[in-house]
Amino acid sequence: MNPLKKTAFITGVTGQDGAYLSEFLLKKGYIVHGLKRRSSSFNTDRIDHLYQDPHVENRNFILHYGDMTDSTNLTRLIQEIQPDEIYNLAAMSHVAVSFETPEYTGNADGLGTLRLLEAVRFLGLEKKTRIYQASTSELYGKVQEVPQSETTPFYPRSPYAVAKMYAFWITVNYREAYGMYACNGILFNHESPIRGETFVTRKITRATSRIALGLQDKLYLGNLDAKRDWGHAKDYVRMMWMILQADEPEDWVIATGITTPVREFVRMSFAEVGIELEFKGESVDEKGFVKSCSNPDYQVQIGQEVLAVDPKYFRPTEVDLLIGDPTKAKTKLGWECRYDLATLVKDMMQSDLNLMRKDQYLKEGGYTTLNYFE
Ligand code: NDP
Ligand code: GDR
Repeated sequence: MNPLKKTAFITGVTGQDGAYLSEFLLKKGYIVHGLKRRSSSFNTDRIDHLYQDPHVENRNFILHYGDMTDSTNLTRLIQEIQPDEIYNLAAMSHVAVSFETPEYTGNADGLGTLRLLEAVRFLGLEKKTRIYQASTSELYGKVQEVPQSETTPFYPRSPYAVAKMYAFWITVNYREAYGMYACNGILFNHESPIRGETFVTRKITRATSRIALGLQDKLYLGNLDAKRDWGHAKDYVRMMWMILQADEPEDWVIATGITTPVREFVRMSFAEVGIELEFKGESVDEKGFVKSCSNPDYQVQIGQEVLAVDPKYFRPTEVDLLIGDPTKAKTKLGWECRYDLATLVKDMMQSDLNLMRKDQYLKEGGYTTLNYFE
């Protein structure tokens, strides 16, 4: 352990935010320890570029096997690592999937947070270790007021959101009960080229790229009317770190303050490849057709149906409208977004077009390519 360097422990290091946060903290000179789950095949794609040979001494990026459902594992690791900062990003983070796996979601996302806090308390690290809890705009759920701020009441609408609500309050409780430096970042949706493939933005940018390259005919989505406040994950991980550098532990809303319907995200993605869409119908009957295409290399026909609604993607209870008010973070911490929605869409589309071109070469070479689009 190097006493001159700060040490961070990131749970969920293999996820979108874990990867960007690791990069960010390593650039700041931290020693980063990450918790990864054992899986039957490699699950470290997003952090492979940070990997360091475990046989080399003085590594500053170290991975440990573990799981948020295993208290002894978490306690042992925190004792070994003696972290200055813990970023609890691990979660079963898919809202729709949480309706399928509600008990597991409660265990990993809700009780998992308790296990971390309790380990820090049990080990007597309350005064040393600062804790960031990945809270979420899903806590607001059914609209009570807009824009949503730190004082807006919660009304969670999924097993995921209810589990995260437990995690939110247990973090506040440990702060108040034991004087721990523990904070909630109430982050609104944030996306990137390494966003999980089944979240709506990435599903759209991947499918748009595949349709333009002739690898897929159509994109099926659920509720096109849902509105989200979308930012770029790179902006949001910077904020996680800033939250733990503040003088006092508090809870913070991080958002852009602009909301956009899913349908508009679809339109913007297709526009990136020069395809103009026309939407016809309503709700389950709504469809998207190619109105024009300015790039003759792309393999679409005028009038082709490229978007349809499949009700299987509707959620038993939906969160219709999220729009955050980041005034507190902007005024007290000086946070600013560097990306807007247009640059986010561009970034994701450029990356997915490159990825899908590889699939195109494989297909042309007679090899099979991925055909799982959920
Ligand atoms: P991802 O789904 O990309 O990553 C989740 C991470 O948690 C992965 O590393 C995953 O491992 C790990 N994980 C899941 N279950 C367990 C478990 N039982 N034990 C240990 N690790 C586990 O999420 P994001 O990076 O997008 O989000 C990070 C956090 O922020 C999450 O807690 C999410 O709920 C929250 N959040 C995200 C927002 C967003 O818009 N992205 C907004 C607000 C909050 P594996 O790779 O093996 O699956
Ligand atoms: P969300 O993200 O539920 O907001 O949770 P997601 O991208 O899954 O959904 C956003 C909205 O799009 C609608 N939608 C679809 N969603 C998916 N996944 N697939 C579809 O085909 C589809 N069609 C329409 C959804 O109904 C929803 O309204 C994300 C996660 O990262 C959480 O972990 C995080 O806490 C919140 O953002 C803030």
